[in-house]
Amino acid sequence: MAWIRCIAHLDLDAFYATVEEVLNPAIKGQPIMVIMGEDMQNRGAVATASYAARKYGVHSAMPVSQARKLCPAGIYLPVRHSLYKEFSLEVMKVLSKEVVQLEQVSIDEAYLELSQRENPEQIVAKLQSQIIEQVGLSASVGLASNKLTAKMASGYKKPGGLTIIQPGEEFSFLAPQPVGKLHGIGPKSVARLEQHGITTIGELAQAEHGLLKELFGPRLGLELQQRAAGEDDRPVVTDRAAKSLSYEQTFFEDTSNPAELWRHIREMAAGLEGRLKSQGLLARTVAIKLRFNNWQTITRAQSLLVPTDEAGPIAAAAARLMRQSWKRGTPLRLLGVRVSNFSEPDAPRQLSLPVVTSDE
Ligand code: TTP
Ligand code: CA
Repeated sequence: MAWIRCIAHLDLDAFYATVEEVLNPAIKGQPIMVIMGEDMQNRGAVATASYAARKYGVHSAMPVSQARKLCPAGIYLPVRHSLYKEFSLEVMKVLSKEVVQLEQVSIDEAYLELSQRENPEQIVAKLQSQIIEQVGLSASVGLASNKLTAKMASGYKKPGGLTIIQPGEEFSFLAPQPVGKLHGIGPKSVARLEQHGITTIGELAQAEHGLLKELFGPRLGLELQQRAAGEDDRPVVTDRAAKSLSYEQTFFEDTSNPAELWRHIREMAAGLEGRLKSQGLLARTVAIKLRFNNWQTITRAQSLLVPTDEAGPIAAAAARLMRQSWKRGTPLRLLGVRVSNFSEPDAPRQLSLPVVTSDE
């Protein structure tokens, strides 16, 4: 099959839980819940559940008290973020040996640009086995003519699946799937669309534009409809070529909990540190993106006095921006942190100390 554009999306399976299995093979295959938050008994929440645990109905973001009712004999472990970051880095190293144009989009997923490559199907299958052999983790992959379809395809046969959507098949693949699977459509939007008889992606693609405009506003309405039709011309942007690096977190339920928001900021800042360091870049500008529960979206940016590749100053700047632009108690649907305005550490800096040589 001739691909004009060919993009793979790779997503690790039950990522945190699988890392815990790799580090302790005795628990492999058992129901494992990785818990975030202080309280492992009641108030913590499930960050992820292994596939064995999902059979009991446990899923991400569920309160641990509920998970314990559904799966009392499961293994409950506290999150260990720095470990997962190391595993993430190992996976990205495996990928970057094979693929130059690599865009990491979260701790456990990346897009690979394979348009100019011979036999992309074989390349991704090989990468899946290498990730198992070299890192011990299972990944699901989607291969398609654009990012959106590739991402939908990687989620289609989890865990361990490889789903290939041939050019021209995008719409027939997407159309029968529930509308809530489309990126950007959360549970509340699903409910609103259902009220208008729209339950599948295909129905969204064919919905009257006036209705979507009314529900989501003109810009987003059009964008969602294009996505539903399987249209997406976003390029794969490598970190090195990017003008900015960012993470975004869409919440399952709108949140106004400052501790939770702060935790997300810290995690995103840590992720940005890893990406800046791996590219040898320093960032001078930090921005946040907030989306409220009425879809209004704002971004606010701040320049740093000293360019940085460290999570601490990035998180601190993001927290300052939050204090200026977010009124406590206002529910948020999405929170994002972005860094930009890059320089390289080796470039001469105004405040660098003079080099002292010792030959007299
Ligand atoms: P996901 O890729 O959403 O989930 P997953 O890798 O656990 O499972 P899947 O096989 O369905 O892809 O998220 C990646 C990691 O991010 C996940 O292992 C734990 C963490 N995470 C949270 O901490 N909180 C959350 O609400 C979600 C969804 C994920
Ligand atoms: Ca995943």
